[in-house]
Amino acid sequence: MGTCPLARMPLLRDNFTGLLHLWARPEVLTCTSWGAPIIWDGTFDPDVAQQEAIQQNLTIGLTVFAVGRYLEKYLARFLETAEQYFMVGQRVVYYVFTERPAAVPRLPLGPGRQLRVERVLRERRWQDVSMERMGTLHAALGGRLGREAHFVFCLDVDQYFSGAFGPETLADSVAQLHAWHYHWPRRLLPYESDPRSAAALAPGEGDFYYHAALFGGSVAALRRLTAHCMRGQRQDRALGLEARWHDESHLNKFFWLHKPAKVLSPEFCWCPELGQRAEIRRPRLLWAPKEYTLVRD
Ligand code: 2GW
Ligand code: MN
Repeated sequence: MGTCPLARMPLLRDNFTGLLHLWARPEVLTCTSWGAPIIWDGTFDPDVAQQEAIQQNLTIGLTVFAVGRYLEKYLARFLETAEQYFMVGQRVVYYVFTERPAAVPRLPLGPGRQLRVERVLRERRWQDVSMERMGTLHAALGGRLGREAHFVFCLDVDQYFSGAFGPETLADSVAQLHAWHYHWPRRLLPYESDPRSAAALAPGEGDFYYHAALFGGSVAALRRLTAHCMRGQRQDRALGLEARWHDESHLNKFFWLHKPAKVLSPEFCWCPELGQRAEIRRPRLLWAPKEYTLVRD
């Protein structure tokens, strides 16, 4: 891709996007200042993306953590809808991380799709459940997952697919625009601001606010991302600090320093409580309702 297409090229070629029609959505931003596409419905051809991915004979990993009550509450629907919508027609390997492998629902999987269950310890604090994911993912990417997958998406479990989520989303590194914040001015974005934290962004820094409920990329890029976040979390802990939004703060710092190759519009991870909006045409993944009294003890 290289240079910013906003200049004059009407069409761009991207391996996993088919032809990118950057003018198909004139009402929204479809290109970052560093030339990465922002994928909105209508800016890609799903069939071309599918054919190009099939030609490359890819295996795509999907990781999800389901610890404690999140397993019963969210995992079945997450996996059932992933079977319906996530990378249908590609080779897919799910990695479910849980402290109770026996409780993982055994659903029938489509052809070319596999599910692996990995045991993790249950952290006492929920903040640690969330943050420890970076270290666990780093190790998995250095092991079997990293050997068998070309690209990996790492998702929160408290959501479900609601529309086709295909290879148009693939790239070396992929970040998700946060549904709450995509139209906010930068000075209001909830970055970590304490300069002692490894996740800190100074005033004026930050491109977008990215959602940690979905990130992805090549195995090599995700190894770097997870290493960065682990290291930052460890440094903060040694100083008695914890970033404002935990792993998400460190993820935002990483993507400020290492710009994502592709950005997904909030259509790819939408919060239904925000209601209908003209620019949100076809949500691909929806946040499941939270019941804090049930799950946060
Ligand atoms: C988390 C918070 C409170 C109570 C329980 C948990 C919890 C999380 C749990 O009991 N079991 C569990 O497996 N998790 C995993 O961590 C699960 O995969 C879940 O989706 C993920 C993140 O927790 P979640 O979804 O409750 O956090 P959110 O939706 O408020 O997420 C954003 O902020 C988080 C950091 O505070 C993370 O960065 C997350 O990726 C963001 O989406
Ligand atoms: Mn979540």
